[in-house]
Amino acid sequence: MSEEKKETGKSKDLKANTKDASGKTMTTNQGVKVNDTNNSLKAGERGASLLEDFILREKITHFDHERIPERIVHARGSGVHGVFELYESLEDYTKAGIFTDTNRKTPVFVRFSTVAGNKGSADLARDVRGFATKFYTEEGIFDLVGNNMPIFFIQDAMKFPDLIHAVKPEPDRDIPQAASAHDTFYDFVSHTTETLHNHIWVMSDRAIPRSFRMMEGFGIHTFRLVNAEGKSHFVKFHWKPLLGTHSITWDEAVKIHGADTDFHRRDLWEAIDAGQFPEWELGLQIIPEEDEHKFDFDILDPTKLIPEEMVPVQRVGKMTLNRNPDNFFAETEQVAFHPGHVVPGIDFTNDPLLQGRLFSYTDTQLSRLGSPNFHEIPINRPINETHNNQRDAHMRMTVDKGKTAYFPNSIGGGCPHLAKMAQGGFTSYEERIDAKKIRGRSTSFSDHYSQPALFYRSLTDWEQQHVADAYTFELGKCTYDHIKKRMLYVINHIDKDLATKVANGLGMQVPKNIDQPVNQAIGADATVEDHQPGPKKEYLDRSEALSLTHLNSDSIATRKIAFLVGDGFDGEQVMKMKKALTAENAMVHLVATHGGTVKCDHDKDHEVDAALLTTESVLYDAVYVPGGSKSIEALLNAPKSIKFINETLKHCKAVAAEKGAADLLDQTAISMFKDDKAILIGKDPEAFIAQIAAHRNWVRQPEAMKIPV
Ligand code: HDD
Repeated sequence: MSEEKKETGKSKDLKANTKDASGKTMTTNQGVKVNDTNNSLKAGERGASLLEDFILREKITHFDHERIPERIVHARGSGVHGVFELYESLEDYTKAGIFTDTNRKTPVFVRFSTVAGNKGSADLARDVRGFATKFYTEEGIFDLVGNNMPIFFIQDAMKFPDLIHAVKPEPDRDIPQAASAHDTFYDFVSHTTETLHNHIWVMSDRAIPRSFRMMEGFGIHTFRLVNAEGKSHFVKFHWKPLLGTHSITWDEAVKIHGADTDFHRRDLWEAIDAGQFPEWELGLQIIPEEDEHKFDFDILDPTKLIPEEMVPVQRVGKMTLNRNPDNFFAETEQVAFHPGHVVPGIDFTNDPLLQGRLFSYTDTQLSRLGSPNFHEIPINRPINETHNNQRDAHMRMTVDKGKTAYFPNSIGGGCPHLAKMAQGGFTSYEERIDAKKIRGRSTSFSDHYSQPALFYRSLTDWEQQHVADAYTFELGKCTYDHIKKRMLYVINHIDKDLATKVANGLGMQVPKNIDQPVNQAIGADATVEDHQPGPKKEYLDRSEALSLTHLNSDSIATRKIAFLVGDGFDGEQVMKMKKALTAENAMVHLVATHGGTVKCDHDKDHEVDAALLTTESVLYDAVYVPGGSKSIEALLNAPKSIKFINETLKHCKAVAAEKGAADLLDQTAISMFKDDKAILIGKDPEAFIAQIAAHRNWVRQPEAMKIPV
């Protein structure tokens, strides 16, 4: 591999369309210089505005049309540029250049999103997160349009509008926004048991990530890799974040809703702005064609994952996100992903969800972006040359020369000519098909309970508790008893203890039977038993890869640490701790009893990052309290400091303090936690760093829940 990889340059490509107004004169869109943009043209000083004012008309007309329809799903998101680099050639499996040429730096644009909420909704909704990656390869665009969970709610694209209509705000009142905790969603879920696997993931901490930078990503469907000889392997795509996979608690999510609705979007922007570039390794699960039927489930069923214990994930390359967009609308809003954008060497399978998606994404861009020319929008255009006989339509940017727009032609010299096979033309994998046309579902898709049960079994006690709390919260918001009963009935089929816990929380009993059919998704009279022929399968006791406990990293890079101070804080202690944390690329914020500057015990002024009144503990990963008697006195006079520490304890985060902070700590709940490894009084920074890297001390949770904040 050469030292300097080739940069195939999307940034360079975008420059042709990037404008910078620095030092330039204002003009109209027609290029006429403008000398007044504050006053309309009037008939006299106090007179009516004149229709002839083309400067006013142009400005207002453009403004009136500034908005385009938001995405029907995944409306709220953040986009970032980056590069993908391959570790070693995968030519045995695929002929795709990005997976065979280790000499490339392939530009990428990634958009992270929530699913259900409107464009202006809050970041910390309990929801799946979208993780869509556009690879600008030398052979054309490859889009990997995935989520942060490895499975999907439904098995057939035919049900997508039902799923989304059920989760979106109820249509009579347009409530609730960005929340699944309501009747219509649970009416649908309880009737459609194929949803239960993705649904239990949504009830888990995966649905409230600490950061977009600390989430896994999954292509979900089984795709195909096809090599130069035309041999196919099945493949599942994974993104593994090098910062580890981390989540927050629901109590924090609720509070972050108020403290910073842009928490995830800000976090991503600020990290990249500060040069802390998040990285993911691309992982592949590769399955030989002949093993297709070797599993206890159907690998074409998108509600099933392949446990990593059965097919290990091979890490084949790394993606680094390293540049924020120049313009949110031009790039993040107009980017158009499509699971059907593949390049030679990557192909589809018959997964019925994937097949339906192949139609939906172009269709949606036509209404969202308004024209079949959406591929010409700079963020969407490939970095290799494109030529064909497609012409015209709204907002065509390309000026196509010549007389011919048809094939075959002789006038145009037969151009654009067809690619010869050797030149890499796309050829679909020649799958043998011999089948009857049917409208139905394969019985190999019928097991709806084994994998939700595997997921639940694989979680630690504290993760299981979070799942039970989430079900109780969500069902507690439903108003129809028959919907809650049906949910308890199906949860009971996943795990009896879980159903009992949720039923207790709701003040209900787990029903033994229900009088309505459950699986209307496959037929009007279908019952749970129709959909779960035979007992649940236990092909694996637990899968470690499913529990967050096993997905930590050693890094504390970009973790935000609050230093609680008042005037007179011990400057040397602060400097020592700050030096140690920032050496590990953590971000230190002085959170003081007031804004402006705060004095240390040497009477030196230090800039305050946030006044206590303007911030919240939930925006930080850990807290440190230095000594300094005056500072402690000031903090004691600012009662929010006690709430700040108590909340940090409640959310099981690391708390470090110097011995001189004892008077303040005495007022907090700290005495409830003897021998807690993440509460460090008068200890070296190294111990604090290790506990921040561990993310949370969940052992504290049962007691911590009792802290009344
Ligand atoms: Fe989808 C957007 C992911 C099933 C129809 N989807 C969209 C985005 C992501 C996903 C990440 C946002 C892309 C962006 O940032 O612009 N969708 C998925 C995954 C699915 C899935 C992982 C299942 C495995 N989607 C799915 C189905 C359908 C759609 C079954 C329709 C039949 N999805 C859409 C859409 C969207 C979309 C309506 C809205 C905006 C867009 O496409 O560009 O076409």
